Order: sequence, then structure tokens, then C-alpha cells
Amino acid sequence: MNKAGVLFSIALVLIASTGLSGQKVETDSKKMEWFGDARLGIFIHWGIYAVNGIDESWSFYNGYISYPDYMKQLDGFTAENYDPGRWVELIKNSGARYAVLTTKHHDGVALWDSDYGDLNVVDRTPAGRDLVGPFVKEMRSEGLKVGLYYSVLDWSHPDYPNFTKEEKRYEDDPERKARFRSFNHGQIEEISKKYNPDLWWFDGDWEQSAEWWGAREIREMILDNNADAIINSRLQGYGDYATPEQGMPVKRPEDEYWELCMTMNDSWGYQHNDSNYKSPSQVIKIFSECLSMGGNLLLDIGPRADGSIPEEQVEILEEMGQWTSKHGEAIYGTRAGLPPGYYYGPSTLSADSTRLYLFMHGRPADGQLMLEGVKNKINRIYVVGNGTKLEYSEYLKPYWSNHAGLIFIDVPGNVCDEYTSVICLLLDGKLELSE
Ligand code: H79
Repeated sequence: MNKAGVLFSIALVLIASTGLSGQKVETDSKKMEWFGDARLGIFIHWGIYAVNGIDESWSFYNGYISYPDYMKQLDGFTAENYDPGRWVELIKNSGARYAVLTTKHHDGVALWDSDYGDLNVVDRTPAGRDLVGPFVKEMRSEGLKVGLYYSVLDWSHPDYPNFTKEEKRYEDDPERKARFRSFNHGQIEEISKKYNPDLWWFDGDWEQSAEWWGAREIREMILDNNADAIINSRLQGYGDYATPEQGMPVKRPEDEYWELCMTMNDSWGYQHNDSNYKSPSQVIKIFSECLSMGGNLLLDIGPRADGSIPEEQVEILEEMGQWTSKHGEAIYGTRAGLPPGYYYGPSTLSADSTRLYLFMHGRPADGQLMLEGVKNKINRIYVVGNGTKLEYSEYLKPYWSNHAGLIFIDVPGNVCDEYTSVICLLLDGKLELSE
């Protein structure tokens, strides 16, 4: 190979190894299928922070409460009304196809009976039992995919370098670092062997490098045990999909697989003082945006310390359930919809590209929707979950032009959903667009 060829190859290897989104590994697209089709997941932040109702881990890290006072919450974590069957029923009825439970947040308190250290709910709280296993079992028996959240950073561990924003344990100490790594890898292996999650939701990777965490080794260990396990992006480049947090992408992300994680109010865990809940209508609008841009929504709930789920959160899950069950064909297994400019609202496309779903928030003031640039002959237009056939007219389509016409769809108010309505266009073939 000549010099230019060698340089070109090096450049290719560099691009392939880092990837535009910082991904350092190849993702097997076959294993991602269920995730791409699932569209809605429920995030569950459950930990001792629900006792006082304060920020998970960050409250002591940022100095809003002392570490000893934060840890006093261990004594109030009872889980006495924990009913994983009820949790899973709510999750399933919401239309979610997977859920992600926090097994350990940055505070280091494990929700299972870990053999590594004693900072876990079995040894240190009145709950006194493994809380992860029963949830995993119920999820599997309902045919839902199991995701487990694990914070790689652990601000409680005596051998982890960072403690709070102000206080570090050490800068550089290979021996302590090695001890932490064997603890950390040990816990991950434990979760993998005990619960074999379908999806790993790591968090906290930003504090150290891939090399420091042993991220490659973690990925290998997980995939050795389950080649189909999916890993989120928070493993310093060793994950499979992107995880924007509390930030709605405006443009369609470049990553093929992504998931927006979002709180219902402004808190991940239970906070009795936070009543700033999004309405079901707002959540459905946000969910529609995710669908339209080819992403999933991971919608968070925060159970109380006793394991009960607050009424406001139950209501949002139930309203989501009504809407998702009515509009399932426009949600599950669909792909990102039209590029910007064709229709002023979210849209999705069936996997075979022959059905176009237009989402409509509210009712059009003049009773009509406008759609541009769709070249296909339209076989039928109907209201999803209602079935009413809709009339439409086409303009700007002279006989000599190959350019798509402009379509106006008549949408009578009485076919509209209480939240977002969906209109399906049954196309005569795969979607074809004009520029
Ligand atoms: O578990 C929930 C949160 O507790 C946790 N992830 C969700 C799912 C989380 N909160 N914040 N973050 C993750 C990211 C935090 C980033 C920041 Fe920073 C830490 C902003 C400021 C300090 C990263 C590190 C950016 C600057 C330094």
C-alpha cells in the first residue's frame, strides 16, 4: 500500500473506532430490534432518598444535607407496601414494553443482597430483603424486557476517589483504584449472574475515563454472559444507544438508537414537595416528538419509601395507557416519520413504509390538515383507533408535473382524541417524497 493508502486506512480505523457519537464499539443491530420497536419504557428511581423526599445522591454531593444525615434515611426505608406485581401491572398497562429499575444510585446503596460490601437495603434498612429480584420476576412473567440501572461511580465507597463536590478521597492511588475496580466489576457481575438484565442503564461514567472504569472489560463481561444484552451510552464509549436526559432533541439525532429519559415532575425520585407534574397531554406530546424522530421515551416514576406509587404518577401512567392502546399501530414497530417541512407536526412510518401516521395535537381551526410532498397515490385515510374514513382534496398537481401535490385532509372535530389524534394514510406502495 502506498503512503496515501496507509494514511487513509488509519483515518478509517480512527473514524470506526471513535464513531461520530463517541461510540467505540460495534452494535449488533439484531439485538437492538426489540428496543427499536418498544418505544416506551418506564424508569424507576427507588432508593433511600425517597424517605426525606430529596434529590437522589446529589443532595449530599452538592452539600444540601450532610452525608451522615443523608444516610440516616436508611432507617426509614421500609418497602412495607412494595407490591412488584402492582408495579408491573401499571407499567404494562401504560403501554411500556420495558422498564429500568435503579439497583444502585450514586449514593452506593444497593437494592439487592450484594456480597460486595454491606451498603445494601438487606443489611442496612428495615426493608431487609432483596427488592430487585421480585421486580425482575414479575416483569419477565408479563413478557416485559428488564432494564437495570447501575451507577458506576459510588460516592460512598471508601476506595472511590470522589466523595462530595468539595471533598475528594484521593487523586491518584493505584492500589485503592484497583480495590474499587474489583468491587465495581464484582457488583456488575453479580447483577449479570443473578438477574441477567436485557438492558443495562449505566450512569455516572463522566467522572472517570474508559480505561479507569475498565469499560471494555465491563462490556465484555456482560456480553459473555448474555450476547444480546443492550448497554446504554454511559460507559465511556462502550454502549449501544444514546441517552439524552431531560432535553428534547430538536433535530433528529444522528444515532440510530436513542432514548429520552424524562421525569414526570422535576424529580427522579419521590419528592413530596414537587408538584410540578407535566399533564398527560404534555407527556403525550413529548412522546410523539420522540416517536417522530425515531427515539424511545423512558418516562420516570419515583415510588415512596414504602414502595407505593404516588397517585399523580399512577394517573399519568393510566392516561398514557389509554392513549397507547388506542394508537398502538402508530407507535410500536414504527420508524421516524417525515423530515421537517412536509407536515407541521410529529409523524411516524410503518416498518414497511406504506403507512404514514400524522399526529395532530388539538383540532385544526378550519377542520383541515395540510400535507406536502408525498408523491404516492393514497388508497385510504382513516383515524387511528377510531376507524373513520376521511376525505381529502389535492391541489397544485397539474397533469404535466411529476412533483407531489398539496393535500388537504378534512378532519371533523368529533373524530379527535382527547389528547393527540393520529391520522393514517394508507399509501399505494412505499413512501416517496418530492424535494
Ligand atoms: O439518576 C438521574 C440523575 O440523578 C442522574 N441521571 C438521571 C437518570 C444524573 N443527574 N445528573 N446527571 C446525571 C448528569 C450530571 C452532570 C453534571 Fe456535570 C454533573 C453536571 C454538572 C455536574 C458533567 C459533569 C457535566 C459537568 C460535570
